[in-house]
Amino acid sequence: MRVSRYFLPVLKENPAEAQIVSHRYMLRAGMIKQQAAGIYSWLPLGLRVLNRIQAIVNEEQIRAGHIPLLMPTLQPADLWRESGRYDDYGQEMLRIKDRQDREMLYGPTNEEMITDIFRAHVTSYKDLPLTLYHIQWKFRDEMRPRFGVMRGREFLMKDGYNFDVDRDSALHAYNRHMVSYLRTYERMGLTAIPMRADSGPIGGDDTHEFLVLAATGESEVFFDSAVTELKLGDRAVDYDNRAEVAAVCKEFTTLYARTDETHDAALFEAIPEERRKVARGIEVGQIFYFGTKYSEAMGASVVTADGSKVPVEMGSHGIGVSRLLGAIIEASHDDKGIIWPEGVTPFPVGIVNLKQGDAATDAASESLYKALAAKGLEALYDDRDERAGAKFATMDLIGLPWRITVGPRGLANGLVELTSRRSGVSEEMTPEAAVARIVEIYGSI
Ligand code: 5CA
Repeated sequence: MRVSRYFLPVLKENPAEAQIVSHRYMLRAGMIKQQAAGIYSWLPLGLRVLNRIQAIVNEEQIRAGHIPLLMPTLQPADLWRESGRYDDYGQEMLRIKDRQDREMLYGPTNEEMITDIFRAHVTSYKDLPLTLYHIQWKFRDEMRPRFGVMRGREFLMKDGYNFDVDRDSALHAYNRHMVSYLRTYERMGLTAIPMRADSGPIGGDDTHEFLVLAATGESEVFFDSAVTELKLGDRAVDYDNRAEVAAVCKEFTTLYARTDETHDAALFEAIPEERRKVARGIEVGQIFYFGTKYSEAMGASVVTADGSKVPVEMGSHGIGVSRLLGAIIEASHDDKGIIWPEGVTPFPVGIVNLKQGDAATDAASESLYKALAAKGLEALYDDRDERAGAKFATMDLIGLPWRITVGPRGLANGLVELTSRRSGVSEEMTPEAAVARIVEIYGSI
């Protein structure tokens, strides 16, 4: 993409309404535009990151054996009357009437609808296990929408629902989600710690939230600092192997890590003092096991191997897809702007032409741009007739992890400069070597 032809409405000034750094940088980098409280348009740069995040979520869900579908945003109120949640949900639910005066709602979550799909089509244990998920917009009329995409009213969520014949199988599905989420967040460059939490309006006994530590986080968290050292890395986990999946979950949930809702002062005091941490965190996901809460209320059952009919065992599992942009920026930025991890960056690399209009720098920049495209890497090429300082400031603000600078002085020796956004370190090399390095970096992601 050439900047001269792109739609990248960056702002020079800090917007007054933004209180935290991620909101500020998302507005300044031209990623989002607010349309009403907690409701945003996704401008092209923001949409690219949102799409990258969705791609990672999809890949990791499919790797875990979960199956994508798509449910609508609008739901009939009657489904929610069956579960009893229509009245319970209160003012957070946006209620709408259609022209026939039928009561509808904009879905805040989809337990009822997925249970309805299940009961219409599945009757036998032979069709289980089954986990269905979608990535779809949700609406919750939050009392205090704030911090940009972090607490929106309309927001994008991945929500998945498992159906199993018995409790053990449902707990395996819970564990499988935990491991797939750990991998998902790591691929986005995040450390998200599973913490024992409270189940709220979703209900159920077992639930973990995934927290990214950040001073601006809305949740107070208590943990053993050793938990922040744990990494899943690229170990191969066989998602069908119950013992193996359970062992990974044990590794990640044995050390003390809880939100304020479930905090236990006595257990916390037992941690060696230097490892006892109280901090703030951003909740980027939550998994729930709730057994037969919805299946009993809505009549979703299966016939088991011995011929008896039992309500299906369920859980639900959510990732805050749009919130993740804010969380990643909170975790990865400096005073010049965003620093995208390679896994989610809107463009893999930026090209800055220091002397637009100069035949040699134009030709070298063009040829770099094309060489990268030939390798499947779409660079963001700043081909505007602008001062070098302004081009660098834009690149730093929008946070591409790598920048190639093409200037007359280097080119005289056949060299360009490759700069890491994170370390700030620059290296001179031939254009071919720069392309090879970028290809190598992204080849391993
Ligand atoms: N049905 C379950 C799991 S599918 C559910 O709704 N879980 S949830 O309420 O915990 O939401 C899942 C994730 O969505 C949260 O962990 C959070 O990351 C994100 N989320 C929730 N509310 C908002 C909001 N107002 N703005 C942005 N993201 C949100």
